[in-house]
Amino acid sequence: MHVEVERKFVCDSHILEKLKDIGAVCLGQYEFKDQYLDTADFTLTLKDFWLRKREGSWELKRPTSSNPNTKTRAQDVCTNYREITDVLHIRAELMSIMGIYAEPTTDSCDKDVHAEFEKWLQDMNLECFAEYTTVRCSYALECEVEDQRVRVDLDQADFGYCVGEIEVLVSEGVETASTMQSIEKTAQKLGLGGEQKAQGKMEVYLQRFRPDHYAALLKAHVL
Ligand code: V4E
Repeated sequence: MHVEVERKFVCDSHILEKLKDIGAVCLGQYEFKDQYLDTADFTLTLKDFWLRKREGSWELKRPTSSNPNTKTRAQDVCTNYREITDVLHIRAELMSIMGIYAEPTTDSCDKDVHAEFEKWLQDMNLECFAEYTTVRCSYALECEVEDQRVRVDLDQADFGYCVGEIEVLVSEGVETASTMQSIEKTAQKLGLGGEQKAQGKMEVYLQRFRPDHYAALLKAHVL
């Protein structure tokens, strides 16, 4: 299991030049559609749980238990989420957060597990509240801090919003202090200010298209 540590930034017109200057290697451009699900009263997202289907694959992002997103100064611009992709594990996490009794699971083939999971989501009244397509250009760079691999993504969402992300994936339980350092070092090389914080795609999407949901998350200090 992985923890994604990430910093979002506003892209200016010089970003491609800057990435080239710092030796970033382009990994390519690809497009994907995301669908995010929640209950009608926002049970998951109010707890900062983000369930999505991206091009047929499920993922749940949840705050890390050892390092919740209560911010110290150094962490102020970074987020820190555990990523879960196994559907049985996702289901167990969702049951726990929704306060549902866990039934024993039965062995079945991979296709059944996915179909059963999707049927279960329907039974739980989990519905799509956000759907958008992103065109992403990814770049890789090595950072001097403990040779960590840093990725920079430049995202363009189909509702007219662009954002950059500097991210590092670490194994669960690994100290994230050096990871933050790698991210900050990369941010400095790209000429980003220490306090400059950008809105994510989801934040902008909710603000524009789901104002009630957005207001509820702001009130709960999730966004
Ligand atoms: C909104 C949100 C999450 C959903 C995923 O958001 P994001 O990282 O913007 O998506 P994307 O497409 O870049 O996913 P990736 O390809 O990197 O997996 S997960 C956590 N949040 C909340 C959140 C927050 N509170 N603050 C910031 C700056 N970002 C996200």
